[in-house]
Formats: sequence, structure tokens, C-alpha cells
Amino acid sequence: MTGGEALVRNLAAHGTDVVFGIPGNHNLGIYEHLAASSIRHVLARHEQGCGYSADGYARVSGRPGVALVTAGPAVLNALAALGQAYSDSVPVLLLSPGMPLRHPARGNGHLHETKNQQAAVDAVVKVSHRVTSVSEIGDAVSQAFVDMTAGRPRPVHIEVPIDVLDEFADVEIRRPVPLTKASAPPEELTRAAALLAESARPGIVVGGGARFAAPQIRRLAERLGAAVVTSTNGKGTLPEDHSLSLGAGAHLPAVAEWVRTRDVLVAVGTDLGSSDLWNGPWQLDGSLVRIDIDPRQILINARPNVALVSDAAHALDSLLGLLGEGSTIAGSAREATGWASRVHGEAAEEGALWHREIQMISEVLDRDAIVAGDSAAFCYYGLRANLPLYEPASFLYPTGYGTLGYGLPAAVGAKVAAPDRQVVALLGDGGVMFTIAELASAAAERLALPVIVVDNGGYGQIRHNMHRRGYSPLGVDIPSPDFAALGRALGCHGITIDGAEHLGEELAKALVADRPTVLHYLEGDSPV
Ligand SMILES: Cc1ncc(C[n+]2csc(CCOP(=O)(O)OP(=O)(O)O)c2C)c(N)n1
Ligand SMILES: [Mg+2]
Repeated sequence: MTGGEALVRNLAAHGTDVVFGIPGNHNLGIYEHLAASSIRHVLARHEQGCGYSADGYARVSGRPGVALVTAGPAVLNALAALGQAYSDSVPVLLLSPGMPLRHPARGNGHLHETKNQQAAVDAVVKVSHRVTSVSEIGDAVSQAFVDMTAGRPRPVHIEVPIDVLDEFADVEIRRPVPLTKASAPPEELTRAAALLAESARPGIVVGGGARFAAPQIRRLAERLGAAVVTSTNGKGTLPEDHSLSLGAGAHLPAVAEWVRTRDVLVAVGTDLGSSDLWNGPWQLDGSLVRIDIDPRQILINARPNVALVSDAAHALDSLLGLLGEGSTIAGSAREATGWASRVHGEAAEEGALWHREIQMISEVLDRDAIVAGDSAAFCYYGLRANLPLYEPASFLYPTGYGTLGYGLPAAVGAKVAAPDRQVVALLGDGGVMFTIAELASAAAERLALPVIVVDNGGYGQIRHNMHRRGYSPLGVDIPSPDFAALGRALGCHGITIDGAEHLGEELAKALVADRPTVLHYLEGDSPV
């Protein structure tokens, strides 16, 4: 078979059922076989969209998301999305053609020639692998899936030279490599359990790395009577109406104080990064037990007293086993709920301006709803710590890398992965313009996807920061297009909403509509 067929058939053998792509001349040898396969193709309208949709698909399905683009500019267009996936530990596979093996000369003006495409991608992802023969493709796909899923999930790239795509060879279709999950050494687990058994004021911090350990997080919290705070990516891992939930406002001063006063803090699958904590590293007077699949990460930002290099669910199952049945320490649970009301109070103050909007949205959403956001004030000051979510990986947000334009295409990927769950995209008027073309992708797929554009007339946060630095804002006051009309032009429904009172009702309609709906929400008093 050809290199193109080998690639498609090996992907299918590794469980790929959807590809987010854009065809071009150089990847025709892949598309030919994709068309003949059972893999679904979802057309994006810009390669950034391919990458963000694959990211949203991966976060929600728990399986790698695949983006397929052509060479050169198409690959570079996808790089911001790969950077986001890297920073948030999301398994995304970028497939692209590359310059031919028998490239006649450097700089010969070949269509899409990039000085060093593979090196450009390699600088951003875990590994960029340029294969050099058809027979290598099966192993390359297997290795890519191992790189994406064996340890810390990360994006990878496979580049197939254009001439290899059309070359014939005997090919074996590979099966996925069976993987075992890493577990921590028993003596380290015993040390951690001993600390916890003695603890009077335990606490738990949960990141995106705990997304497959939600039942264990809940059991540990209830066993210890420990409150749980999550990072943005961990939001919803413990249902946010649980009495032990402190929510996802890890940056709040009350959370920093709660952390400082824990005698033992268990941090699970979180890098404790400044993009979550905002106000510098936490002060920790007690002991830190850290669980992380990545032995390099486990030392960063806070050095643990006990380091459990392990799959999160494994380590927590072992700790629960060692702690035994026992009953919740009543005093500690009471203390935890006291902290919860303090933290929720601070969060509500910070998000006060959007209180009604958030309440309206919350009333309409099911418990397993998925919300995709962007780097907009409404998302990070409003939704993050104030919109209750109840499932792991239900808040799709560009945390560490902070790229704009993430939310809409990520929501497309999420809705493709989970068509029966409610998915809502919530973005700023500035951010949505970065990937507005993906409305057309969502419309073509007939996705019942509400896209709420919160319009404060420009780059609100940046405007605010310019004011703070004492100069006249430049390049931040942006006259908005008629987003509703723009949505309609791209095949969606579109309405303009002035005032919170209609938001809930319009959102409810959009969630069951026959296509996406742009809800252009004119914000009254913007804080930024
Ligand atoms: C790709 C990218 N380019 C630029 C920025 C810088 N940036 C951060 S927030 C922001 C303003 C976003 O405006 P909007 O989406 O309307 O949200 P608002 O601040 O108004 O709430 C900008 C330009 C970024 N984060 N990502
Ligand atoms: Mg704005």
C-alpha cells in the first residue's frame, strides 16, 4: 500500500475515529485514503481551528485528538494550538506532509517549502518525527500514541515526505502498544499515608492530571474531611456543589491562606503554575505530598516532602487502601466547610459584575455540561470560580499558554466528541475574532452549539492594564461587528441580547437548535 494508506489504516487501528483537517495539494495522498476509511473528517476553516478542535476533542473524549493539515504555512498555522496542548498536557497528534525525500535542492522554491518545518514543530511539541519510508509509518503511529498517552499526555507531530505518501511498500498494520500505568514505590505510599493519618488539617489540590481520578479524589476528600481546590484545568473534578469543594479559584487570597494553614497538602496532577496561582507561589507551612505522572514536573514550583510518581488514580487507590475505612474527622470537615464559604465569598465578589449572567447560564446547564472559554475577563474573573461544574474536564480553557481564539474551535471538538452533552462556547469579542471562521465549521456539522460572545467593545483587560500603567489606550477599543449577523452569514442562527434577563431563555433554545447559535451579548458595565 502507499504511505498515505499506511498512515490512515494505522491511525484507525489505534482507535482514531475523527480527524479535524484541511486538505491541500501536499496531503492529497492522505485524503484519498481517509475518504475510503471509516474515520470521520471534520473540516476546519483555519489550521488553528484544526488544532484547537483536536484539543477539545481530546480533553472531552479522553483519547488523542488528531489534526491533519498540509505542509508549510498550514503547519505553522497549527503551532499555537500545539503550544496550548503542550502547556495543558493534552494529547494532540498533528499529521502533515513535508518536503520530499528527494528534495532536489534547498530553497528551490518548492510549494510550501519551509526552512525547517520539522524543527519548527519540534520546538513546540514533545516530539516531531519525520518518517523516511513507508514501512516505518506503522511504528511511527504506535510511537506517537505511546508519546501521547504513556506518561504525561503531550502533543506530537508526524511528518511524511510528500513522495513517501505515494510510494508503495509492504506494510504491517500495527496494534497499539499495551501500556501499564506507573505506580509509586510502596515505601513512599506508606510515608504519605502515615502523614495523612496523623493530619488534623489536610487539604487537596487537584489539577488537570487528575481528570481520570475523580472518584478517588472524592473518596479521599470524604475520608479525610479535606477540602479540595482545583486548578482551572481541574475544575469540576470534585462536583462544585460538594460541601468540601473550594471551587477553581486557586488565585484567591483565602485559598492561599487555607493552603498555608494545612498541616498536610496533597497535590494531584497539577504543576502549581503561576497561570493558576497568579500572585506568586503558595507559602506552605505543612508537608506536601505530590502525585504526578511526570518525575520532572513533580519538583517544579514546590518541592514535595513525599513525591509519588504515579498515575493519579493508582496512587490515590493505594493511599485509600492504606488509610483503611475509618471515618471522616468531623472537626476537619467542619473546618473545611468554613473555608468553603469564605472562598466562595471572595469568588463572588470578584465575579459580582457577571453574577446574574452566570446564574442564568447555570440554571440552564445540565450537570454534565461542558463549557469552553477563552482568555476573556468574563471567563477568568467570572466563570472560573463562580460557575459550578460537576464533571472532570468540563471546563475547556487555554490556561498556561493563554492563547486567544481557543474557545470556539475547542467547543466544536468537544461537541463532536460528546454530541449528547450540552456544550457552550463563551468568549470575548476580541478573542472570538481570532478563529471566527470556525462558526462555518460548526454550522456545516449542524452542531447544536451556543456561542456566547461577551462584548465589551474591545480588548478589555489590555485596555485596563494600559490605563493602570498610566497611558492612553492604544489598539484596544474595537468597534464590534454585528456578531449575530456574522453568525447568520456563516450558517448559524444569530441573535443580539441586551441585558441578562433574556440570556437564559435564549441559551436554552440554542442548546437544542438545529445548528449553532451566536448569542451576541452586549455587556453593560465592563469592569475592564
Ligand atoms: C494569541 C493571543 N494574542 C494576543 C493575546 C493578548 N491578549 C490577552 S487578553 C486580550 C484581550 C481579549 O479581548 P476579549 O476576548 O474581548 O476579552 P476581554 O479582555 O475584553 O474580556 C489580548 C489581546 C493573547 N492572549 N493571545
Ligand atoms: Mg472584549
